[in-house]
Amino acid sequence: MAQKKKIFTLCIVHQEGKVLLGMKKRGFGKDRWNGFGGKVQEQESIEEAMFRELKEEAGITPLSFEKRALLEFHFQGKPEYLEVHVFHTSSFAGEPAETEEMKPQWFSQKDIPFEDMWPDDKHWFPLFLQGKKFKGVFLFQDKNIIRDHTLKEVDSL
Ligand code: S76
Repeated sequence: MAQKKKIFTLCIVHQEGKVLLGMKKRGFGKDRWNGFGGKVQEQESIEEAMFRELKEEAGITPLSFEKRALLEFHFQGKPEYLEVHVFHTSSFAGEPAETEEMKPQWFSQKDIPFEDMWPDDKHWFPLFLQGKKFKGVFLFQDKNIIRDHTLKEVDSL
């Protein structure tokens, strides 16, 4: 049976050895540190969604960005999977501010709180921080356990 795809964005601000993450205050991924992003709406491009979500969740607008990864997340027993377009930005306008959804905080890239993040992050963040482009597929048993995954560097996305 064909699985249904939901398209998401995820943007990680990475600047001078630090990353900006947000503590998710409600909804999907609540109580985890995460990049900023969300579901791409109908009539909206993936880049437009990335800009909108970064503004809504962190109060900032990227001045430049690069797509770095394409990740698929499958959850056992769920008919839908997520296709997540992961972006890097190192320059932005505005000041990161707490919103209804997210509480932003800077972390040294040597001190990323992987234990309080989605469990896939410890697998792909190192590639991300090295400036690589990559594709990955993760199969979750529930939202805490990864049953299987693949991850590979690519030249282009
Ligand atoms: O880093 C992640 N952010 C999400 O929103 C979901 N991972 C993830 N995995 C399901």
